[in-house]
Amino acid sequence: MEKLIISAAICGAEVTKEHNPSVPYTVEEIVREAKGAYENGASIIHLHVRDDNGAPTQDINRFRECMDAIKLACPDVIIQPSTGGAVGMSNLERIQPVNLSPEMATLDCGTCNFGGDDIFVNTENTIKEFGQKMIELGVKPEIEVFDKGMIDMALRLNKKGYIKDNMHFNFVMGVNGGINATYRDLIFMKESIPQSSTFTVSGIGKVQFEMVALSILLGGHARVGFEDNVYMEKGMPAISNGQLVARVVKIANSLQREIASPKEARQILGLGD
Ligand code: KMH
Ligand code: ZN
Repeated sequence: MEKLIISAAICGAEVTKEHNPSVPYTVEEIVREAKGAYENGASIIHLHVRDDNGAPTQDINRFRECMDAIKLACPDVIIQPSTGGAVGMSNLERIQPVNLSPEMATLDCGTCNFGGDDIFVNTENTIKEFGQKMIELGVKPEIEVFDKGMIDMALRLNKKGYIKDNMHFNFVMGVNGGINATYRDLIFMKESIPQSSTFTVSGIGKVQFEMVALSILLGGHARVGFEDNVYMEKGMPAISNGQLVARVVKIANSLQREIASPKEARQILGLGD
């Protein structure tokens, strides 16, 4: 089996210091969390940024500042900015970090409910526009799918040339409005993507480590981090993203799956091809 790529979603847009005081807002806090995740085995940092008060922003200057600072602290890590941003942001706001030509960025492939009255909107035209821009700038999309129909959308847009071959998916499982996080659902998702694709899994909330373990067994990759879950276990908040990553490494070791370095992750994902 290929080595395990660990992504750390260190910040997110929804979670706050009220949920866990270690959620990073400032550039220094973002670097601290990225460095801890990297040193514990993460090769990808999935990045959202905030203003100093914690409000999510897609401001290109804030992304530049954070990405430069992360690169100084973790020179070879893969930085994957979000183009999802936060619910309610415009396309113009969301696409900004792609203009920095990162190696990767997320490409959310459908609209879904997002708890309460929130709807995370990604129309077909938005996906086409973002996909096209990523092709133009040589940015590899991580295709975010919150439900099976979003895989089908990505496959259609791949056929039409808006997403390149050798697609890399992130199955986001357990969002209130998306697919559940069960073994059956994960196997269904895995069996719905082309064999040439790679996938990672983000289990939301308390299912995070179960989904990591199953993904490792199925040959997939793993994402953890405060964006998806702030606890080590019930009632025990994680002290850092690094602690969550360290737990993935422990699970992988016990299942005899080796951890990919950033260089190996680039080879597996075909970055720079
Ligand atoms: N914050 C969510 C509304 C992504 O990063 O591309 C969207 C999200 C997905 O987090
Ligand atoms: Zn995200």
